[in-house]
Amino acid sequence: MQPSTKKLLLALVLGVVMVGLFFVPFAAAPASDKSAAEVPTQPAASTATPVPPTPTQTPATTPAAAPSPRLTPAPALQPLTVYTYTVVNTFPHDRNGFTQGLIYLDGIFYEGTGLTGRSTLRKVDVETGSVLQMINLPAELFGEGITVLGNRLYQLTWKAGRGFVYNKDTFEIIQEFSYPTEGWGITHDGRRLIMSDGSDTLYFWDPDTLQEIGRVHVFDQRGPVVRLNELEYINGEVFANVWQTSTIARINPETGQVTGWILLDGLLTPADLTEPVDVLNGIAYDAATDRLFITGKFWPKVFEIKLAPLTR
Ligand SMILES: [Ca+2]
Repeated sequence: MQPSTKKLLLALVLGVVMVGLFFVPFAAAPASDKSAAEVPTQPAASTATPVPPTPTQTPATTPAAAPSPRLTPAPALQPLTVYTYTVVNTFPHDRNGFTQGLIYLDGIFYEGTGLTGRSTLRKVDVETGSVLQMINLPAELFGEGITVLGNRLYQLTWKAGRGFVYNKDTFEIIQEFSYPTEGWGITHDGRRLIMSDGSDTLYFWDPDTLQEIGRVHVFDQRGPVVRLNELEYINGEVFANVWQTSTIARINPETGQVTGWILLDGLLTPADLTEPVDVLNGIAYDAATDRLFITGKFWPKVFEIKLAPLTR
């Protein structure tokens, strides 16, 4: 090949390369223009497509999955019975007794009273209301519920987290203990202490270690039932009067369900309702003769009542 031919070929090759380089940007440009043209449609399509399905799909799947595990194990609620009462007997009660705990045992009442500086533990004659034996709590304490299991009498205090175990006959302190909640009411089912703290919770305690061994939340058809105060375990149920009301809840202690409401309005006559009479608070039960006793803070009387279901 001659040099002139070589130069011609080289010029041709260079020309082709230069023409190629010149056209490449324009060849790429339409592609970028195309994608640029698609930009407005793509986001529109991407927002339109994924967003709406998300909310519609999520509820469509979530409720289908969620309720079934809740509904399946939910036990059928026991029927709820409402009770009124008849008064069988009336006994005198110490008007200075700010009743916080009441039990019947071996022919007498045991009563714990409250208020700071005035709290006591006492034995009371049922028929006369006279105080047979009494000790004062330390002046700084506000006494609360009491119960007797075996030879041991347990007494709670309100906010101090301090409880006492006494010899039920002598009122000698056997043991002092502490607990993390407020103390309101206390009773027992023969093997466990059952206590309330003003919430919707009933706590089960080991009577020897005084440690919690279980709890249930109390509820009825409307939801949690709070302010459970003085307690009494009666034939497999826990009776709890609800603070600042004249009603007693009958509670299944295994499930926490309220199976009955006892309406006790009208126990005190207008003549009884003089200052400083306070709220109903005090449930005691004589299992031997099936007698149910009710009183309240500074009430002048203890009432023995019979329950009567209200017809619906
Ligand atoms: Ca009681």
